[in-house]
Amino acid sequence: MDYDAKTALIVVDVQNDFADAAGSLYVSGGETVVPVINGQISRAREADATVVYTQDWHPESTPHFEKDGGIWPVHCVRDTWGAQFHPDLDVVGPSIRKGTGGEDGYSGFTVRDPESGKETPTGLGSLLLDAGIEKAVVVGLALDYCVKETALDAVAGEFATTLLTDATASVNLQPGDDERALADLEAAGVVLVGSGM
Ligand code: VGL
Ligand code: ZN
Repeated sequence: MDYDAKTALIVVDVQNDFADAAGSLYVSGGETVVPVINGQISRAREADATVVYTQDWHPESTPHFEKDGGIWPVHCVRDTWGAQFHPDLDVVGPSIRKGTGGEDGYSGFTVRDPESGKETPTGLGSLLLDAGIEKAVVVGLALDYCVKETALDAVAGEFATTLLTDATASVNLQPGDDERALADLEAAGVVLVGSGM
């Protein structure tokens, strides 16, 4: 991956609940992507690229959780261990926190009101535009939810978007969700590459 000052590396939701085997929504292989992502962060910094993070940041009760009518176990409750970045992740830039008001939705660019369905921007898009970013590289967790939706919004927002396939891992609620996510991303114009490239 080639970085430059017009490129942003977007590190999606590398938080304990997804990346640590003790996390409540552990993504199998989640911890193995951390060193791969750190390698990308260091390359990005050397090239003066922007590095930005997202965090799932839920209240204790939200229609996103199974106990409140949604589909997910309780995870990434704001200000808890599960919502913190994985301790091995190099954090060198700002973080966009999403779902803070109980909103649903998976993309780092927008959140969705669970009642009205209305989408509102998180601030990630304007942060990238203000920094003069034209290209986005997306990594993190989980491929079939937040990584996928973030990369789809990035490409729809006219950023030339690359997904690093060995810097992500899937929840796979249904077998094959990972393959379907990759196919959807490719169909939308996201370029899929291994991080060695
Ligand atoms: C995510 C499920 C629920 C993610 C967030 O970060 O991919 N997945 N909330
Ligand atoms: Zn969530």
